[in-house]
Amino acid sequence: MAATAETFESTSPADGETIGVFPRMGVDEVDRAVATAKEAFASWRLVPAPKRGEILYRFAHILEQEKAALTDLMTHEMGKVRAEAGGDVQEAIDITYYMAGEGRRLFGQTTPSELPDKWNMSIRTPVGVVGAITPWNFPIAIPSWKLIPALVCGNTVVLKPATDTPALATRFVELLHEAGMPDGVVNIVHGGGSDVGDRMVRHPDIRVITLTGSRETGVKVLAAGADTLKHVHLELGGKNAIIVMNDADLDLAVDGIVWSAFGTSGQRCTAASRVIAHEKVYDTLQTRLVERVEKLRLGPGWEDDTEIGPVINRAALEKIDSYTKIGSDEGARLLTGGEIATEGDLARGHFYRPTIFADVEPGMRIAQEEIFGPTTALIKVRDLDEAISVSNGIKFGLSSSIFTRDVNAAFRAMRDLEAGITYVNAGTIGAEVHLPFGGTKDTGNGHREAGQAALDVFTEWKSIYVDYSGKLQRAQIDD
Ligand code: UN1
Repeated sequence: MAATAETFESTSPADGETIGVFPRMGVDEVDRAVATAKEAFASWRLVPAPKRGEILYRFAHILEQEKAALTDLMTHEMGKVRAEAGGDVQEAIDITYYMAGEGRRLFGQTTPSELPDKWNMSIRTPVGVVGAITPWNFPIAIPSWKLIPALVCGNTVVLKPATDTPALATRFVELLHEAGMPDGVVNIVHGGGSDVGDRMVRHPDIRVITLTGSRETGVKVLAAGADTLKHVHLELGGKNAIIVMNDADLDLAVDGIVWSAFGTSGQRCTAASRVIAHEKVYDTLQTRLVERVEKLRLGPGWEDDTEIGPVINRAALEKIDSYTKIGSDEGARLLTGGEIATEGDLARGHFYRPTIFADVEPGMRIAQEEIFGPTTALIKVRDLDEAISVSNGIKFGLSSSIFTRDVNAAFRAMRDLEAGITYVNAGTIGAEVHLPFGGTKDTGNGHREAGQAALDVFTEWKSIYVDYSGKLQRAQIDD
């Protein structure tokens, strides 16, 4: 329990219901958790990787059995709609199966030596204690992207989940223990970034910090981690665009835009918060989007006919609403939405109407800054070159997309869009777990999670030379 004996409540963004009460921890609890993780590392790193993988296979299986319950809890605690909450849990199942298999791979390299009777190879070794700081928007998937590869590689973990979704994170850790994770290997601490998070980032015994959060937090974490030369893996913001060319399948493009801009109420790093449309399809696209979006049903995520859930909390709602004012003040034209939804039971939660701005100039704040809500900005362009340059004209570089039937345009976009992810004829969301996930420019600092790339975050390379000649052989000198 927290030495401070303070607590905080987790409440549902849909109706204010209390989900649970959690200890608000402090520096002492972080220090204890790190000490426990450090002690557990001594034995966990020596558990054969295939055996670590077996525990993870069991965890994946448990997640499958618990999928319905976790999905339901997520609709209440985080607010996303049932289908998407199920997808969040499924993403955790997928990465766990994928990474459990790494227990029998974790490939290194063997290479010839330049000297006779000498053996050269490289192996991956665990780094030590990993500090994972996770957001609320993918409350099961993102902890799993971080913890599961860290664990299969032989690291131990201290997890600080977002204070908006502590119940889901607590359940996640309980289930890892149910799967047979030894005591001390996975530890959870609850609390805010300025005390608990800050202590983790500065703690000398945490070797890796992996953070998914805002650009602002990322910069602070990187600076604070510098003194102890931490490995800092950052997954930060996005201002992702969908390009719609004049030859696009417009039905498909509309589906892709609605899904990518308003799914999860726009609260994905990968959300499409800009739509860059060729002038020949711009007007039609406007009309068709407004028609579709005005039919979307807002409500609690657990009700089957809900299409748009709430946003996470009051502060988020106010931030999103402030961007509507910013957009209007900048001279963009509000096509639909732009207000807090308060009719009936919606007044009990944090609901924002799906919002579309037209006549947006690429340099406007609503086209540059991450809003993290159900707001998207339509920008008109003349050709592919302009579309690509507008898409690239932001500080972030996470996801990108183009709808076109022209294979040449598609390949140029694949080459020239400055982003970690590019979709062709699909929206900006929906990354799968076996490819690298992450972005260029201010979206991160060069790392990727998921896929094989995640292993580079959670391991150190060791190069090993075995000389079996029985004599001194000097590299670069002797033949
Ligand atoms: C995020 O928003 O931080 O590609 C993650 C997607 C999801 C993951 C999003 N699979 O949209």
